Amino acid sequence: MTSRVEVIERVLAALRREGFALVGTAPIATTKEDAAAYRSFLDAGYEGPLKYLRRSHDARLDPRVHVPWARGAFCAAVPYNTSREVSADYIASGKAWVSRYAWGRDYHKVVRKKLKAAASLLLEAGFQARVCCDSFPILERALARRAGLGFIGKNGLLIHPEYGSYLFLGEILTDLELPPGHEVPDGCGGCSKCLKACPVKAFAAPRILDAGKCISTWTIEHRGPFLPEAPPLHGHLFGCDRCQEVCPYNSKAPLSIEPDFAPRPEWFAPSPSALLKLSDAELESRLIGSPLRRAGAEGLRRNAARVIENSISRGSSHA
Ligand code: B12
Ligand code: SF4
Ligand code: SF4
Repeated sequence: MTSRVEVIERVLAALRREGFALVGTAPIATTKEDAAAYRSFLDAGYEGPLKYLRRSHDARLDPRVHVPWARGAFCAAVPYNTSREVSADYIASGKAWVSRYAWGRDYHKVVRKKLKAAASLLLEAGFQARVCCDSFPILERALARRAGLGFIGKNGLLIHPEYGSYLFLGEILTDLELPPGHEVPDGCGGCSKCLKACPVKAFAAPRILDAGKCISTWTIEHRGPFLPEAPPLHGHLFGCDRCQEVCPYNSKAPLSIEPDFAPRPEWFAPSPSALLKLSDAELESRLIGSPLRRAGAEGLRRNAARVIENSISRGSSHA
């Protein structure tokens, strides 16, 4: 019979084989600190138009609302950055910027597939397993921090001292009781580059993002025409990388070796005006298997038009 410790080691080894640079375990229970951070985020209304963050409050704090048997989580992080080029250089030359997390194949599919390969070992050993990446209502960064995968930077992201913050997070929830990892100490110190770099001043304070102001919220998540409170896009077509590009932890972090995350040429610094000229069929075909599909053809055209409009009002030009 396989012991509990052996099962844990096998799952962690399988996750590493699948390409997760960082792996660990954590008990499922949320800490008081995380619960308080989430509560004060909502109390201040910083979820902005992302009302699901309010509706799913109870489940995010306790994953057992949806998965009653969950006791522990295997946490994993895979690097996704494939280039050291930065958005400002391309935006200055009239291009629009697609956040690097969306350059390649949809990470939900890639990460889930990798997690499932490791989760099968738990199922074979007679344990329950459920894989999650992004869309399941849990506090992934808080869980990853408790698993020892990194610290929460002033930009709100989970940062590993060697691997930086360009990391996708994923989890396998299980009925195995699992221990927490070793805490990674806060590494921001006196730095505040990310807070200063945000073009729309979306940080209410270090680690506290007002999602209603963030360019990512409006370009990725918002449906329909922009509302009056939407920020100018500063050249960002889909998502935004500014608060990570300036982070010293990302300047030397190893680049991703995952072929699925390599940029599709059409989404690396595209021309917003050329995008507006594409037919529905052309645009739809470029969205197959891409994270940009979330905004859809309509959302991307809306974003491209606003990038151009904002640049005209700032006196610059967009190609
Ligand atoms: C909603 C959401 C967004 C929203 C709102 C972001 C936000 N700050 O809440 C928007 C659309 C703005 C967004 C943007 C981005 N997102 Co997002 N997003 C999410 C999602 C789905 C939920 C986040 C959530 O619950 N927010 C509510 C707040 C209150 O929770 P939280 O930010 O996780 O913070 C908790 C802990 O970090 C902790 N905490 C915070 N500070 C501190 C400090 C201390 C000392 C302690 C102890 C605890 C603590 O308390 C909080 C509550 O428990 C997660 C996936 C998931 N299920 O978790 C991805 C996720 C956070 N996003 C991710 C990414 C990649 C991005 C972008 C980089 C994408 C882009 N390039 O445009 C940007 C980054 C913006 C930024 N600076 O955060 C990754 C982050 C990976 C990482 N390394 O951290 C995630 C984890 C998805 C994934 N599976 O990989 N996102
Ligand atoms: S993603 Fe962009 S807009 Fe959002 S907080 Fe970071 S720098 Fe600001
Ligand atoms: S830019 Fe500086 S303050 Fe911001 S997350 Fe990185 S190290 Fe921390």
